[in-house]
Amino acid sequence: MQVTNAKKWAVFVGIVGGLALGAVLFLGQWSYAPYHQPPPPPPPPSGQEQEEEVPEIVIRLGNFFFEGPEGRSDSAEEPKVVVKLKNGQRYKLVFENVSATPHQVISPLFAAPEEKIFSVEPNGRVEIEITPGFLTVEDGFPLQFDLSCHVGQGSAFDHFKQGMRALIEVIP
Ligand SMILES: [Cu+2]
Repeated sequence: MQVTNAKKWAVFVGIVGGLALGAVLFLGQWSYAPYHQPPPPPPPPSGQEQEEEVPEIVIRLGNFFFEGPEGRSDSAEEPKVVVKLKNGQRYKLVFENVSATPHQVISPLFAAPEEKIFSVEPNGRVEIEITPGFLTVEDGFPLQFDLSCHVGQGSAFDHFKQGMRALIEVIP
């Protein structure tokens, strides 16, 4: 079968034309693409700025001790510092009872001069937020505050006497 020059020409034009059309569509798509991108998210409305993060500190209560980032305290006679707080810094203190008996949390730091007392049930947790602020500490002198549990006070099962006394130190 003989192929005429006209048919060859037609095939050639068809192929070249197809490639050219493809190139135009491709480049058009490419250059047009940026206009199809979603607009940037609007800035957050003023007044809804993210709140400053409050550092969280976990203090564990057990039979018969307090345990914080600075270590464990389990002696009424020789209590140890279990947590250090920076003066003027807001903190969230999380008290976790890791034992099977209820314990208390008492510290003059939380509501001096009236003691603030709250119970932490077995496997329970209580969160409080405080901002220690003492002029003495601001002047460079750390202050230490008792942290204790007095469940069974006066009885043979006195938690305090069994070791539930610790110290919180407020530092400059
Ligand atoms: Cu206790």
